[in-house]
Amino acid sequence: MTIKERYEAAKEMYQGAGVDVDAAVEALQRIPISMHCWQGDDVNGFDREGALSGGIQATGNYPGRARNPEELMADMDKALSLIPGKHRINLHASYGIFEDGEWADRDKLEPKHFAKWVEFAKERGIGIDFNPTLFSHPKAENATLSSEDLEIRSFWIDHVKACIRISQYFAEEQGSPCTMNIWIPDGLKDIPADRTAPRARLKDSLDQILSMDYDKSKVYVAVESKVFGIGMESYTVGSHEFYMNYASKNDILCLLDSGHYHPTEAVSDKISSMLLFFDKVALHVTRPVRWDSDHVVLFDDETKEIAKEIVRGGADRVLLALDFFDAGINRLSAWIVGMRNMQKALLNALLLPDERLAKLQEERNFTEQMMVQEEMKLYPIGDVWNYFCEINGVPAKEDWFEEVRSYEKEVLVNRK
Ligand code: RNT
Ligand code: ZN
Repeated sequence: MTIKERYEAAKEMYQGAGVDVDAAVEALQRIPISMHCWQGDDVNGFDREGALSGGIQATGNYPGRARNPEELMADMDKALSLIPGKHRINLHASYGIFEDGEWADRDKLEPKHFAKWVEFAKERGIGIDFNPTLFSHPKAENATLSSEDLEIRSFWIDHVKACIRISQYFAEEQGSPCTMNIWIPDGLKDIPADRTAPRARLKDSLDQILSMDYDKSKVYVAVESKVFGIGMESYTVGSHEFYMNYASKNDILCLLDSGHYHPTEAVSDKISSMLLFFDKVALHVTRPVRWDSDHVVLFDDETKEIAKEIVRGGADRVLLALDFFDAGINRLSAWIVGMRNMQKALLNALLLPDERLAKLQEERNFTEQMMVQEEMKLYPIGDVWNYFCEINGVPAKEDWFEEVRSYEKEVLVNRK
């Protein structure tokens, strides 16, 4: 049987359960995922030497890490060519491209340092999202936007303002808004004596940043909270309550990272609440294993649950990005598996008889609701997925892997 024939058979089966498969495929086609550049080089960036800081870690030593813009772009290109649909790319400020020995510190970054990325994105007809980089820098050793040192604090305020200008430049060049997400590594290892002062300073820094003149319809500023980090086990300045309140009072967005909450708290359960009070919500989908370990996104229960909430809440209201960095496996494969899994989870959500299920819940018919939810799990989603890959001109099933294997042999192993 061909992929198309299998698709037709699957369609019939889904139809029996009241699901419109063609509509699901069309909907999936319209959901972009922002692919994070930092999986390609273990969050190194191009603006300085030195280790990754801020309490995040890329572990592993798989050969072939991208060492410069050319390599990173080539790797992203290769990965995107094996992921169905049109997506976006997500850059960090530390990925500026300097020419002819020129260099600018983070507070002095300008749109021109990202012109090469705009060229890259335009040629491929994709959008760019952005993130200020408030880690892996000598001025980020203690604290950034919450620092007690005024000079340090102004440096980072200037950095984020520079990033808003760069984000607006992206938005104008690509003709679609740019999501700009702020995450800071500020926090304390042990029990604080004063929890308020650093938060008051962070609040003031954000106020100063947002008082600048920028086009809110072009730059969606988001703030990302975190419950702890390595070396910040006892207290983070940018906690969930801090940012949720800040975002709602100042009309910016909250970003929920699925690795940033207590292990028994699920981001999938937060999305509906956020969407009742905010027009949009931003996400970093990742996979925490015991801690915020940023493992590759799998087609697992929580990813499926997050996808259901995206589909139910309206995918156009969710700014969807991934956030993981695995240096222990082929980095392109990490991207491709993660991106394709996010898409499979979305497809899984789109292939549910949602109205019927909601009605059963409304009627408190939990017996039938559970039965349908469980039976749907074995419907032939794979046949629909393979068809989606085929119509997008990318390899179905595991057929993409051969390309990654030869890319590794021809390109990656030569990077010493
Ligand atoms: C860190 C945050 C943040 C980073 C990236 C590199 O815990 O999740 O989003 O992972 O910005
Ligand atoms: Zn994140």
